Amino acid sequence: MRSTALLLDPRFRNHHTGPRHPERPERLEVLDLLFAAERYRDLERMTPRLATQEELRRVHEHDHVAAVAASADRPRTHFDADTPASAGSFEAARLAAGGAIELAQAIAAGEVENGFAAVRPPGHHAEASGPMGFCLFNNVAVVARDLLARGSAHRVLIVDWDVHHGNGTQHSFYQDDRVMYASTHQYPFYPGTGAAHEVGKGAGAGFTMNLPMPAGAGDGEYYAAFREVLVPVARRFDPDFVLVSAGFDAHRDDPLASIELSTGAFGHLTAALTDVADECAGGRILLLLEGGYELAALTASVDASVAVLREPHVFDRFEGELTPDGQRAREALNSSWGKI
Ligand code: TFG
Ligand code: ZN
Repeated sequence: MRSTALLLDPRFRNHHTGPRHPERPERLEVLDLLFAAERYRDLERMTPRLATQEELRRVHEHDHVAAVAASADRPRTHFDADTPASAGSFEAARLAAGGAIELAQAIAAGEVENGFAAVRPPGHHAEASGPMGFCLFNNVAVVARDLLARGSAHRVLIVDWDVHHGNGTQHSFYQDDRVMYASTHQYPFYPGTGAAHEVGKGAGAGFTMNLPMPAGAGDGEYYAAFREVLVPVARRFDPDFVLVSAGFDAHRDDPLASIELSTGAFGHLTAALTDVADECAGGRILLLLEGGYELAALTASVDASVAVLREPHVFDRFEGELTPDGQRAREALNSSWGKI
């Protein structure tokens, strides 16, 4: 059993998004119940700290941070049609980013082997210039910048399996060869970015990898994408830290999208990435929650992922033959990748 740390805090629930908004506090209440289970009694728990202005400013412009800070003085702010904030949102967003930094530091220092950050608001759509798509600060980008700034890592792999493309994260590192951004996502879909031809620019050319998936894609397509493309390319990059934008909205029961992953698939995807982390990064891997809106599917999928973090051998390790579904997906993938 590995030592896995969990970041979860009741103050994340003080980010109120309003009635009928899918990104709601109950998402973390169900995870709180999951981690109260007997089998999680010996999981390390971390209490988050606030991210500092300096840490946030490594990713976000001054006016962006100031605008989110100002939202704390009002009951309700709308950064865009989908991105509301309440009086508690600034604190929650700073705890999400700061807590994730702390957890990454604990992993880098060898205090724990890996971790899961059950945070909200999510982060991967937030740009340098402002909040977007339910996201206030880009948690995963802030952590990657922090690891590089402290010299805790020199090459960071960010894998984003949320069903939506992480435009903000991609843009943060588009010209940077120290951070590889690799994303699977439904495409075309919200937010519109993430075409396969978006591969990075300048020094960062080849360090952005988009694996767009058509509506209806499922476990076979994802396994093929990970096994045939993402994992081999990630190994060659040879990261010394692996961060995962772990959204669970590609689950077949999720109401926001049309990807058909099973619950177990999240265990397999986690296992594929713990393999990369074990081989390249001394096992250092941190999962950060992004989306996932069907509460039972979210709970079960997080359970599968954390089970693999703690005991990677509970799932297959991408050995053996692909299923017929997976073989068809591999052929489709090879033909689309042959075109670029
Ligand atoms: C549905 C009802 C009320 C408000 C918004 C809404 C909605 C459904 N699907 C979307 C896609 N929207 C609004 C626009 N949009 C988004 O902003 C996101 S971001 C949906 C899921 C997002 C995410 C994140 F950021 F939360 F992690 O990637 O899962
Ligand atoms: Zn999403």
